[in-house]
Amino acid sequence: MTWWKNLVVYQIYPRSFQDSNRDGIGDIPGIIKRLDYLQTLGVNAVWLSPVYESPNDDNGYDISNYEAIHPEYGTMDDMNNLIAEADKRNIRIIMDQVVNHTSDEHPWFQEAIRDKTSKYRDYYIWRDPVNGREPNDLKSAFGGSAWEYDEKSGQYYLHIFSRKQPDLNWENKEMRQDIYKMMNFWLDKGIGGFRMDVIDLLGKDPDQKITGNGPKLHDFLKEMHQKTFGNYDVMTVGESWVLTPETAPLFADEGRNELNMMFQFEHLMIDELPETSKWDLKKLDLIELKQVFNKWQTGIPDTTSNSLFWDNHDTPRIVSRYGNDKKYRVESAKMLAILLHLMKGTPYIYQGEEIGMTNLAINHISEVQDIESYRLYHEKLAQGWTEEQIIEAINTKGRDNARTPMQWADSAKGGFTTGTPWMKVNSNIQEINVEEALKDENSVFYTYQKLIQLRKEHTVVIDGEFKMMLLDHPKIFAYERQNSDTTWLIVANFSDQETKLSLSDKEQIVEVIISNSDKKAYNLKELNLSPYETFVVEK
Ligand code: TEU
Ligand code: CA
Repeated sequence: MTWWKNLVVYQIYPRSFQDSNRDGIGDIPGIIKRLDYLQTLGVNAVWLSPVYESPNDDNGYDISNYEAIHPEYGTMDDMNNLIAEADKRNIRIIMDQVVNHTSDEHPWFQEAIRDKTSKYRDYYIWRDPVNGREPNDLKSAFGGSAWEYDEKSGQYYLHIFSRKQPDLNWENKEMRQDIYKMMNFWLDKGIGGFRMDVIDLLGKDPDQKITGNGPKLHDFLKEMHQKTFGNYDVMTVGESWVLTPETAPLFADEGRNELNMMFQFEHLMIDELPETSKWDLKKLDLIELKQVFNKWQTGIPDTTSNSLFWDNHDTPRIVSRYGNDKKYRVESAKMLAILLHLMKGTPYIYQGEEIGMTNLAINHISEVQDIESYRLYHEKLAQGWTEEQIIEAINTKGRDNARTPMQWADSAKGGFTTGTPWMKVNSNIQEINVEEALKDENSVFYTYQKLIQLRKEHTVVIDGEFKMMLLDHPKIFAYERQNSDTTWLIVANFSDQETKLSLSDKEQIVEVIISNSDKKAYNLKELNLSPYETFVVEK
């Protein structure tokens, strides 16, 4: 089997993972120090959010030099060292690739803006004003127009994200070759692959106001595959916020020669009002959540791989979101872990998720670090939202929730740094930290560790067919995985109430494979489940 089909990936947000030199910012030597911890957890790949040179307008997703490490994070020697040290522990490093846009401080853009006749001008997307205004009403993902006026040349450039993130012009062949060269620079270092930022945007046609899934997108991806990662034994995962079961295979079906798998976000977009934005909050409906998973588990071809994740650096902490971080933090964190990791696909763990880290509430806009929340605040104020409404939305959905420093130990700065952390450490550090988790055999950590182990030992986790059960049950999330010799049953009480259930006409006592309770066996005829109680058995 292809090596990447056995992966469990751990995402590191370097800024908040581990500081090694007391400047309050996580860095690469800090990551190296924690590789043994990752090995204990059992993961075999790390997706590293950007560590390249960047003015940090969007925390590294605005790159000014793709082939240099930001001094805050270390040196290229540190990076080479990380790849080698990870390799010794059978962990492959997956680099974040942000090729939809660069920083406006990238030399290409600097040249483009300095000299209209430079060859780099066409590396970006420029348009003349229309009636003295923006060429059209395309919006930036961070609010406001996607067009920024350049006084000097009298033209606008396109930026789907911040104005410090100008979009690259993928129609330009030379630009594409330069990007491929850069990708090969990384591939030659022996990395494990790429996570491709907002990959569906590459084929955009701004004049038609098409951003995602534009007409030439798949030509570009095929060319990229052929010129870069197709020649290496690596894995690639693309990010898309507008993916459907119909479009996923176009990116990731075997034989397409594009990517290996995709991140889709549908299961994370159902606690908001449809057709508006993520800030318009709506209560989670469990049946809807099950429908979405069912659709993705069964509605794409067997030859297209799913990726499985609950959170990342752009989304809130899952235990605070779909779990219950007040009364049932440990139980619900374990439930979410078990439900996700036994589905079909490649699991991703976001740093801190494995110890059940929670959201961080702020009281005032001055505490916000993230550009998206900051921009939103001002936009919504102007639209008439109250300050309290906006802070509530930020505390529920804001990206900073997931970006607080990793909680390593019960010390003032949580073992993250001995200096002043760049971002506030969560105040629940005493209760939630790695040191405690490792000491406590009932911690969330050991559930994750065991899930990873189960995946290595039982092929049914990888190749078993997925069958959703009790789809219309308002509290139970249950499914089966089945291959030619094994059937596993996964049952969760996805609620804060006791729930009774019968899954068999006759007495049937089955032994637990993994659970979040202390029971050794369950009688399928008569189940009496505590809040969030979850178990897995063989049928
Ligand atoms: O995210 C893509 C993206 O669409 C997000 O900005 C998304 O709209 C937002 O986070 C939802 O709240 C990727 C990166 O993961 C993100 O960190 C970057 O800001 C963005 O691309 C631009 O590079
Ligand atoms: Ca540091």
